Formats: sequence, structure tokens, C-alpha cells
Amino acid sequence: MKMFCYQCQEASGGKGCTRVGVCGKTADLAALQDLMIYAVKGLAVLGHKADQIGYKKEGLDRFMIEGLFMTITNANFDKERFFEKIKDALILRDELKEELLEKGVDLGQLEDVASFTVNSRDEIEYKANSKEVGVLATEDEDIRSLRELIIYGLKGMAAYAEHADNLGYRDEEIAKFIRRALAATLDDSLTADDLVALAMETGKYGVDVMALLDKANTSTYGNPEITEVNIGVRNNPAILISGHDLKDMEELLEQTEGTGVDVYTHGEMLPANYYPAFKKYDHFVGNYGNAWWKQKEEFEKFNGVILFTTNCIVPPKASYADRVYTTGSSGYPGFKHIPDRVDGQPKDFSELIEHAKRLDPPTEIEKGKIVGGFAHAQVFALADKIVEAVKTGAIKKFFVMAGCDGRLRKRNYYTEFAEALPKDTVILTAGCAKYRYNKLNLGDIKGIPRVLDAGQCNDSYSLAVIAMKLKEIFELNDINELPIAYNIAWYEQKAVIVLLALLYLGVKNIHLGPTLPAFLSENVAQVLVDKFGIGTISSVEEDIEMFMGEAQEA
Ligand code: SF4
Ligand code: SF3
Repeated sequence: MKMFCYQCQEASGGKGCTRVGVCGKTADLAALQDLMIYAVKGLAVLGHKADQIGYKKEGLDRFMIEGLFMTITNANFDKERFFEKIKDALILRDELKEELLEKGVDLGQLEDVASFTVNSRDEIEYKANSKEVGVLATEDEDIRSLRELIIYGLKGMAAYAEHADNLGYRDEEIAKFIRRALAATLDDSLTADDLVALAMETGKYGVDVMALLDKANTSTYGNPEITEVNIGVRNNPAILISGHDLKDMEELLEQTEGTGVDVYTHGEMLPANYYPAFKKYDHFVGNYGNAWWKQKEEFEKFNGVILFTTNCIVPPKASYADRVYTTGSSGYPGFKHIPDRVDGQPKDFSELIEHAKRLDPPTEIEKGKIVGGFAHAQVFALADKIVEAVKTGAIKKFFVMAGCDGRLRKRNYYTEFAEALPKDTVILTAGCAKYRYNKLNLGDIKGIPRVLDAGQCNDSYSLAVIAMKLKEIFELNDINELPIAYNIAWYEQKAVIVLLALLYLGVKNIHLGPTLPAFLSENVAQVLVDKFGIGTISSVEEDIEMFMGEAQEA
């Protein structure tokens, strides 16, 4: 075994990647990511002590969320960035240690996680491969499963916290929770029950972080509104922006204005088209392509510059690798990285823009329009219509089909499922899972489109807000009495925090596919089945029958 990683849906053989990641992560990179997490845990141990005495270490919150975010599936493949970040973590940790000692805190005998030292690259690599670092350091399979469930939830939480932070929205309580929870994953006195409770608490902070990001995005850029998004192309050189970070989107649009370079969104950036603040730019053309896993084909045809603001990066073809850039927590060896903002000054995208000017316009791969922008405010504006449709039986059931897309063939299920759903049902979606059905012609119900896209995966929050509102309107006691079914697709760790958030909100009988997480041990999976009625998917026919059967009970 050269590595062990089982954090995403594509874990090899449904168990874990042990030689090289299906995602393209090599064993040496996997080890560095493990050490990154180990170092962040060390920071959490000390940071949690600082929190207990009310001491705040400048820069710690941001550093920890970046460290976690960088290890999300397909976010950062650049070993150099991990070497740097691990060294920085130890500097920060040792400063914090000194400061706590000065404040008279008794640190006692610190464990290795909070005291190890590595100076050279060789030492970093050696440490990264040692037994105490990495997922398998926890021997008990169930405890390991629960610890990792929490850590993956925290990674997703960190990603959302970073986007909010970029817009100036922070919540100390979330940062403190991340420290407390990470420190708890090292505590051998905690039982499986304690960790299940902590996983639920992670869900609570998952709701908080998504609410924070929603506030950050909507206060800064306005509430998403129904929008027809062009999926065709124009005849100008262009930049394709991918990932989730709206601050990057804003700065790129500002800096490309009047340059003759067009901007298109890709993948999870599609919902940027729904925000009023971005609509004013004439050179913002629309969306190009599909979900992340089709990028090799699509980036080749795009011809222009590509900018990743977050995951999901697929190891590139040589044909376009020299025109891809990364920024924020994303990275890939050989891609040019645009540095962070300094002192609140915008990032400098001038190099991308000049580069784009030298390249050909995109090759058209599609034509037409898709519709989206159904986040909570827009849906509330339509509430009367929707409630009426439910009351008259024109809408029988809603299907929340949020989450991620991925390359597994079995994911065709989601397209077929959407096609086979009875015509009196509406799909509520968010995240890149939508690409499995957002270009199908599924029609509408009395003017309400049958696919309502709320936005990015974090906008699953909008779907939860909508559900709560409906519960209130229909005067129900329990969110589970609503005619809403949950058939969620997952891939990486942001989906884990979305799932934990839904569980925390009391949503039962969520079906999770295309496969259950490899990191859920049999016993932990059983707990989720018993407590929350979690299930997976089977065939389209059986599942539709099962879900619609539930509708009659409701
Ligand atoms: Fe494998 Fe997923 Fe881990 Fe990549 S992130 S190594 S595909 S489990
Ligand atoms: Fe997609 Fe990577 Fe998860 Fe944000 S972009 S949903 S997989």
C-alpha cells in the first residue's frame, strides 16, 4: 500500500485508493495532504486552548480553512504549495505556543501532532509517510469512520468559510468549532456515540456556514433571479472561469471589461449568471460546457484561457495545460497560480487577459439557453404559485437532487431518473449534479419549470430554507411531512457537509448515491440507516416507485 485515501465517491473499488488516486492524486501528494491535515490538527489543539482562554491568534482562522480546503478532492495537486503550507503551519503553531506560554497557559506534554518538527523537504516527506500521520493511524474501523466523516465535513465547511471570508463575512464561532472538532478527532476517550453527536454538531455548523456564505453572496451581489443563460459562444477571445469563488468572478469581470476578452462560466460557476451584479457586464457571455469531469474535452475546444478558483481539476491534456491558471486554494503543477489579495487589493488577472488576447475564440459545442436562479428569494417570490400548484395537486412531489456530478457510468441513473419522473413532479437542484438533467426538456407545471436550479452546492442551503418555508406555509410539525424526496448525488467533501447539514435539520430518508461513502464503516452506515433512514439508490423504476409511494403516505 503506497497511500490510503477514501474521502470521495470515486475511492478505488469502493474501498480506498492505495496506489494512486482515481482523481490523479499520486502517493507522494496524498502523503503531503495527510501531513497538511495533521499539521492543521496540531494547530487546532493549540488554537482550541487559545479559544478556551479567549485568546485570538491573528491569521489562524484563515490559515486553518485554507489548509483544510487545499486537501479537498481535485482542489490542489501542487506539491510545492503543500511543502510551503506545512512549513507555515509549524511556524504559526510555534508562535501560538509561545504566546500561550507567555499567557501562563500550562500546555503540559504536547502530543506529536502539536509538537513535531520538520525542517527540510526530505524531513517533510519522511514525516508525511509515517504511521501516525494519515487516515489509517486510527485503528478502530468505526472510530476512524466517524473521525473521517467529521473531518470531511470540516473540509467542506472550510471551503464555504473561505468563500465567505473572501467577501469579508466571518463567523468566529465556526472557526472555533473547526478547532474544537478537529481536536476532538484526536481524543481517544471519545466513544462512537460521542462522535456521532459531534458529527451532528458539525451539521449544525454546516447550516451556519452555508447561511453565512448565502448572506455574503446575496448581500454583495444581490439575490439570484430567474435567468436564461446562454450556452453558445461569440467570436471573441475568452476566459473560462471555473469553481465556486464569486469574489474572483467579480474581479475577473471588472478587469476584463473593455479589453475585448469575453468571460464564460464553467461547471460550478454557472450560477454566477443568476446574480444581478454580474449581469451588467456585456462581455459576460454565458456558460460553456458541463460538469467538471468533461473538462479534458471541453477545455481543448474552448481555445482560450481557463481559470480555476477551486476544485474540481482533472489532470490536463498537454494540448491546453499551458493556458490554465489557478488561484485561491486550487493548484496544479505547471499551471500558473495567481497570488492572493494583499491588503484588500484585487487579485491581478492582467496576465490571463493578455494571454487570452493571443488565443482563438471558443469553438461552439452547444447552442441555446438553460434556465436557473431559483434560490430562496426567487422561489419565495413565486411562493403563491407554487403553493397553489401543490394544493391543487398540479405538483405532487418535489425531488431534491442536489450535490455533485462525477464520471462514474452509473451516474446516468440521474439523467434517466429525471426523465422518468412523473410529469407532476419538480426537481430542486444545486451543485454540479444538475448537469445530468439541466439541459433536458422537462417542461413546466403552470409556468413553473420542472427543474429549479438554486445555484452552487452551497446553495443547497436555499433548498433547506425553501423546505422550512413550505413547512410553515402548510402548517406542518415536521419537515418530513412535506411532499419532498431527497435523492442526492455526492462526490467530494462539500457534499459531506451538505449531507450533515440536512441531517442536522432533521431531514429523514435521504437517498445518497451513486454509491455510499467508502469511509462509512458497516456499523456507522447502520447508525445512519437506523437514526436517519439513509439509503442508497437502486434502479430508476424501483426508486421512482418507492419515492412516489412515500408521496401517497405524506
Ligand atoms: Fe481516491 Fe477520491 Fe482520495 Fe482521489 S480523493 S485518492 S479518488 S478517494
Ligand atoms: Fe461539483 Fe466538484 Fe461537488 Fe460544488 S464542482 S459540487 S463535485
